[in-house]
Amino acid sequence: MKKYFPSSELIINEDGSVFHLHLKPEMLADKVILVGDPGRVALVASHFENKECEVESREFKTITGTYKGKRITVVSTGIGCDNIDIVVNELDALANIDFGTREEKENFRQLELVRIGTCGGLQPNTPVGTFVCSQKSMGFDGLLNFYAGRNAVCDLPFERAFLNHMGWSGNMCAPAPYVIDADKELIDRIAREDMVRGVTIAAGGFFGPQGRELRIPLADPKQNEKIESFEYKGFKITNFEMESSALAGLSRLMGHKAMTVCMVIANRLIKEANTGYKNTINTLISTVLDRI
Ligand code: R1P
Ligand code: URA
Repeated sequence: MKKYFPSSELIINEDGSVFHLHLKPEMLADKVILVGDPGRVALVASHFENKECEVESREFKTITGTYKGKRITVVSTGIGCDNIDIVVNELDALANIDFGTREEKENFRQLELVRIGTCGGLQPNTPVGTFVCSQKSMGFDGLLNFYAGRNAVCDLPFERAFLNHMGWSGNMCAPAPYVIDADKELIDRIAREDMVRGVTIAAGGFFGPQGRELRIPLADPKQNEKIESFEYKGFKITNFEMESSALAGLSRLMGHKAMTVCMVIANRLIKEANTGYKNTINTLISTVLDRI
């Protein structure tokens, strides 16, 4: 029996496009680049030889085009794992649900999803300007806990070792962090030897959850110190951003290939930041476009 999705679960607009992204199935390429900032979509698409469509809805801006003969879709997600839930589910629906019959398609279509983002570096080997590939992501966001199969795809001993190291209980570990691997083949293809492979915390905020203290004191003043000193089976936490865990987790559960690579724009150890990164992230964009 094929699975059927009523209109309350999969909302399709009157023009046949999916609810938030406003894309129609034929507009989606197999290779997808995700960026947080809608302004970064035009920067990625400026490398394309041709553009076949351009769609904008809320923070979700999409362009599909061709780069060196490869059909690629670039889409902005805005900030946060809650938006990743929307984007990845709608991309998967565009690829794997028949919008006419509202049934799951016979043959699975696998997408290749690469997020190009910015992040904060946490280790001496992640100064401003470093490209960090998230070999593992730790979600502080809790999103994956709502999907069946979470325990089967997550690194449970890593999760326990982290909570133990932090000494967090009660509110500080609710929801419990989940740890998920990126697609190995994709990481090897994109990271090669010139990018740092790390463990990324996808935080549920930019300030407190990443240990930034402005006027309100932190619940755990030693949070970042402990995160920086954590080590498990040779892995250290390298960087903070806000989307990689949900992207890796949902993609794994759905059967897609996914990874995140971010340019470090703030180093939390030596307390420096680069606000002019919009000019330099283009090098990361062209490298990913060549390797995807
Ligand atoms: C915070 O400033 C935003 O920047 C990072 C974080 O993940 C968060 O989305 O990524 P992007 O530059 O892709 O948005
Ligand atoms: N994005 C983040 O989420 N954190 C940083 O420190 C920089 C960019």
